[in-house]
Amino acid sequence: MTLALDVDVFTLFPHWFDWFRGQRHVANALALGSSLECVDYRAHTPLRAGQVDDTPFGGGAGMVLRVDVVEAALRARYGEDPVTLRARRRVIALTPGGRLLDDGLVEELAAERELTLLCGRYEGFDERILEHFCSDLVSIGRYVLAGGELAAMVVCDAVMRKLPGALGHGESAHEESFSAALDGAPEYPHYTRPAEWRGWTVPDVLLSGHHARIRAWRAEQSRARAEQSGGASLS
Ligand code: 6GU
Repeated sequence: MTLALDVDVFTLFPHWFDWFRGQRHVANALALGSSLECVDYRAHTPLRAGQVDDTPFGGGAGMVLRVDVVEAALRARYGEDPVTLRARRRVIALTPGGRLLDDGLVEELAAERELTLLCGRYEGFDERILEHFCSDLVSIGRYVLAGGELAAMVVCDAVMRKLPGALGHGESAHEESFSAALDGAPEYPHYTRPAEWRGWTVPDVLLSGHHARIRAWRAEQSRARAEQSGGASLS
């Protein structure tokens, strides 16, 4: 895991990320040296009137993000042919058919120094963008969003909270649901005060002060939940 991560998001809606930057763990990561910058496709389009998309060849509904527009935006940002860029930097397209985001992929991305996230809109990307400019295609689930922006925020949220110092306690991202520390199992249940509410009590072991027994109980709960959810284990 690196100490800081520089993320560039290519989007038609850069202002959507203003709110996102204010989220506590994101703001913490930014204060500790990470960055989250947006590049507006429209600001770099070589076409007239800010055009960025076009109708699909072969017909059909919707609009497709153009390959020449994405190339111009990537060249403006990195001063390099995007075909060579992807060999040295992860350039990730957010697309519903991509590799499903899970804790393993989040850890992988949190270990990078720099990431580029490409958001598509409408019907999506011209296929040549994915084929020639991207190192990864990532999806946050098997359903279709109107655009990649929310998916990009999901990726950034999950990745940035893994960075050291992003959360209040250094340990909080280590032993949590689906992490390697829990063998990929869901997390054990948590309780806080009051110890009793409407007759609903807290397991005695958690009030016992016996740390070894508490650890064993949590491991057992986590295992049992993994079995219940049909083997969500990553290992
Ligand atoms: Cl990454 N993009 C879009 N547009 N829809 C999605 C998605 C991504 N992941 C799930 N649905």
